[in-house]
Amino acid sequence: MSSRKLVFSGVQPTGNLHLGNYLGALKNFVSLQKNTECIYCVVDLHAITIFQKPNELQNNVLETVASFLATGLDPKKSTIFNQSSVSGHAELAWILNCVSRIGWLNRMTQFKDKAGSDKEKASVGLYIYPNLMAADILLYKATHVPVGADQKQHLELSRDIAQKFNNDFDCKDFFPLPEPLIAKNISRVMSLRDGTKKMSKSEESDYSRINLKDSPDEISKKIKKAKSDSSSIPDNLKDLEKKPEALNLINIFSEISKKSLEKTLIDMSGKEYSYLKTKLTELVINEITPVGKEIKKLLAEKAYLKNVLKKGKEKANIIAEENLKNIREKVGLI
Ligand code: AQP
Repeated sequence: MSSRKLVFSGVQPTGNLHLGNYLGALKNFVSLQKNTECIYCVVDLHAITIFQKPNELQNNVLETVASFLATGLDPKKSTIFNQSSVSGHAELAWILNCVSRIGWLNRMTQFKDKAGSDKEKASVGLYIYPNLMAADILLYKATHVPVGADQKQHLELSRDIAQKFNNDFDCKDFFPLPEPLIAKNISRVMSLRDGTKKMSKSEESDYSRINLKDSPDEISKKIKKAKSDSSSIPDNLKDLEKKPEALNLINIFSEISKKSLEKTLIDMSGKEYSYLKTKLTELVINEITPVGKEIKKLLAEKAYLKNVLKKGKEKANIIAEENLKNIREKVGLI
């Protein structure tokens, strides 16, 4: 097997990126680009599995690119483009739809969450979304995929699909089995209103998340209003785990301050949550507001953002076309 390492990941252009996207995915993207070939994609075809207003979608694609760049992605080091501009994603997705099994898709918990109680009304695209995600990764024969913990199940499916393709078409090791790279300390940032749900762009209440573009004032208000606990901060993880919202705040604090959860608990135990909130507000403002300012600045340079996408598309398409040629051959398509 080759030891070549190639990183691929995608972010949906479905609105404001938030602290969960930032700590769970984007920061990891940036550190990986230092030593590894990386491809980062704005996955607009995934976004339309739930209806998006066309003009909002266009703006959100550019805003996602601006967020990539503002976080530190460098288009000279990483390939940055939008999914629909490389048609190989859709073509391979169709081939993989024929490899993937209905039973496998039926186990995907994200479909159950996103489709809600009325599954009959969900789009077919939402149901087969994990097959498109497998195509995104396998189109480049990517070996590593930095994602938040919420995407772990989809990545396992991508591995199953790659394995089945390799078996069905008798081409051992043709597709590498992609490995997830999940942030070690904080793989899932939770909602500020409900510690059992992940922080999400599509959650109705803006108070549930900290957006990268939030002002210091907004950040401060959101953290002040965040659910915590009326008793003081415990000295052990077992007690903290009984209060998911409090655990979430302490997790975010530990991650940004680069301290272990244990060390944070030693420093904070016995103090009130209002104390933690004051310290957390300072940390989050220092970490996030420079990113937000840069996003706003870049959004005024739309031509530049479009040019980043165009150059990225050209680079991505070369790899995609070369791999697709071999894939078509394996499947027997002329
Ligand atoms: N709360 C989170 N904690 C840690 N990581 C997260 N990610 C998303 N939310 C969290 C990771 O960010 C990357 C991009 O995610 P996405 O925007 O493509 O899709 P998503 O996971 O569906 O994110 P949202 O915010 O919940 O969007 P909507 O509401 O539109 O569905 C992924 O690596 C993801 O794991």
